[in-house]
Amino acid sequence: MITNKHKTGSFALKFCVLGDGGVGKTTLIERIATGNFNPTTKMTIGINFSLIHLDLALDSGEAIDINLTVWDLGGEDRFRIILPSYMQGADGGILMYDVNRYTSSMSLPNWYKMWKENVVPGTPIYLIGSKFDLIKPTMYSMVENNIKSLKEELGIKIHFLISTKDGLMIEDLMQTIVKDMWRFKNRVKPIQTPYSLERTLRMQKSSTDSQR
Ligand SMILES: Nc1nc2c(ncn2[C@@H]2O[C@H](COP(=O)(O)OP(=O)(O)OP(=O)(O)O)[C@@H](O)[C@H]2O)c(=O)[nH]1
Ligand SMILES: [Mg+2]
Repeated sequence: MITNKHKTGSFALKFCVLGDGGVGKTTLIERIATGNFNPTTKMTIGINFSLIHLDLALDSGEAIDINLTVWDLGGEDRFRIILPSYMQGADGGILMYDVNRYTSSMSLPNWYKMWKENVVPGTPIYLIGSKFDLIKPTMYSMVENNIKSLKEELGIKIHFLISTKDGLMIEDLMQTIVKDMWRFKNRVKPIQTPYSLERTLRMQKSSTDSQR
């Protein structure tokens, strides 16, 4: 993914993916690991674990190897009891919901509560709205309003709208959050990335244009 610059070190980060069943957690992780969209993932039974290697380009121009251990936490209710122990020691996580399924965003306060009870205070967490490919332009303002309230209610600053199917914003997402997690772990000032629907739409347009 990123560049082939001279590497100045390697770093391990533990990353957790949280959210209701069916929002697309496993599919996203598979996309990051393989670059492919798998439309036939099965429900995650309990937890799944994968190791993903990434190159991270730092602002200084250096590049470092990141060994990301990704914990995919099954979203079905029956697995909730076992999940807290897998969050412990995390360097960062995402709270994922499906932008087409309002109830999946209503569960985020509960997911966030579980997260805060099990990680070091201030551990980076990001909001991800998934399956943007299924959203029609007439729904954009509803999506925007929901994002605004979620950010306010949860107090989480970084939000991405993605489509794992189309590969939309996945590279941006990983670059931003891995760098932010690295900064948190190394006590470097965190980044401020305001959410922007315009950016997602711009990326969507440029990828559509390049396919023409
Ligand atoms: N259209 C569309 N479908 C998607 C996208 N991402 C995932 N899906 C579909 O959503 C369904 C559920 O995806 P999973 O990744 O298995 O969901 P999960 O969050 O891991 O669910 P649990 O394992 O039960 O917690 C699958 O049929 C995926 O193909 C996307 O970006 N767009
Ligand atoms: Mg899954």
